[in-house]
Amino acid sequence: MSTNTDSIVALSTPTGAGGVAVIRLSGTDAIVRAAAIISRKSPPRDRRACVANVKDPSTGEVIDRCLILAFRAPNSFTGENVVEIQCHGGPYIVQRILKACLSCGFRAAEPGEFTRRAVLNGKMDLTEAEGLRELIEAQTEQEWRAGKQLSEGHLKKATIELRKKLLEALAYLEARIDFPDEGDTAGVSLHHVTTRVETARKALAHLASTYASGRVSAEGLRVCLLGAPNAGKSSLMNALLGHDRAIVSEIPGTTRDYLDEKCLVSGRLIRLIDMAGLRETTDLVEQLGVARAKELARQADILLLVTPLEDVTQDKAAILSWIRSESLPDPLVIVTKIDLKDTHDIPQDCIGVSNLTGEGLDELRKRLAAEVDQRLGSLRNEAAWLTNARHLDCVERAKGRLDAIMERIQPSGGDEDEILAFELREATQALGLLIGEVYADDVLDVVFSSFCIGK
Ligand SMILES: Nc1nc2c(ncn2[C@@H]2O[C@H](COP(=O)(O)OP(=O)(O)OP(=O)(O)O)[C@@H](O)[C@H]2O)c(=O)[nH]1
Ligand SMILES: [Mg+2]
Repeated sequence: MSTNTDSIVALSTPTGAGGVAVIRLSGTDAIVRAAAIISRKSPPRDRRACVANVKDPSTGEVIDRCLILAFRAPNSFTGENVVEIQCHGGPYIVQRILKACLSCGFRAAEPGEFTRRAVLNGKMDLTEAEGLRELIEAQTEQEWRAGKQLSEGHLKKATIELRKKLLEALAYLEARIDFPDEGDTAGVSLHHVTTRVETARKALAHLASTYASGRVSAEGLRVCLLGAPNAGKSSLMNALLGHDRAIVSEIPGTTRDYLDEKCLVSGRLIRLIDMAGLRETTDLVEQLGVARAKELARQADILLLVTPLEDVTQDKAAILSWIRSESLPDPLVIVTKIDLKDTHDIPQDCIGVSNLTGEGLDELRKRLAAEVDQRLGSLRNEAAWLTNARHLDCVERAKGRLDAIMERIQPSGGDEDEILAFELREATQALGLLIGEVYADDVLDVVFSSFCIGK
């Protein structure tokens, strides 16, 4: 398959000065067009580095002496003809070469356009492309592992396998529909359908269950700081971050909008979310802040119930009752301001901290690191796991269709083959969307818009 598209160009290395910069060109005519700026008698050989001057086509002036690499379709990253120019990594040089490329028919690439072409040309599926983005953006081992498993194609393999099962089931159903009078298909096929659907349904349910930990691996553990106003939530956030990110004051109701910051604790990635303190208030803006805080708490991986030592009993009771009314998991109770009182008063199962002296923070870090490790540990034996909401959505949609099939099949004895076939088609469609085998332009637009230019 070829997209037969126009030729695109972009800087693939970060902007700014560096030893080397790589400018990537891709498209059916990329090698021919690039010849206008590369001083060489013959086109560069396939996959062989060669040194050549890159010149300004309008004046003939040499811009830089570069290393040139050509990859001919389909054996390239995009599956198209590709040229990579490695020039000296100066912003002026890069701009001059990019301008030269534009003047000989290249177009500036959009974010993720190289990878999008790779997907459209069958070089990788959509999940592998997303994995590649996660790999590039990874700043911690945790994120790198999540990106690696995706980009290595584990989710793709699992999805293709499941889709195959569903297509087999569909083939049986269609045979029943097309040849209703032939005893053979009428007698056996429904069993063939149900066993396949049931296996796929279980596998999808399991895959969906990996998201809770998979998301932690890709994005970090969502840690929400929940408490009454003035409890020391923002101070705790600053203490864990190691810098003054949040405004702290002795006025209750200081934080209204939430803050969401990535933070490393003992090398593990967490996302600290500081929020408005919970209280009844007539202040409209604060009310919005409290509503937002509650919504965020519902989506937390772990809640830290933050309360000053002097208010533990009353705060804990009030906030715990809200947490229980929402059926949220029990929080980790953090008692702040222990520097103000005798620390022997700290109730059991609570972690006492002082945001002023830093006392107790190491214990909290240890607990948070253990929470991350527990979730990552649960992924260790998984062949594939889900790391993002798009994947979960596709898996849940497919599973929903299979649930519907099983509900219909059991009581009726299978006389609604047309409807079952429709549901099965929808399920395979959802899995096709997951790997990009079936694609909608708007899905691709969303996925690739989060890529950087040059990738
Ligand atoms: N002595 C002492 N004071 C603290 C500690 N933590 C916070 N404070 C003080 O308590 C007051 C409130 O702290 P914040 O961090 O703003 O409290 P908050 O929970 O974010 O409050 P809201 O944003 O209003 O919900 C400030 O004056 C802080 O300096 C602590 O561990 N020890
Ligand atoms: Mg605050």
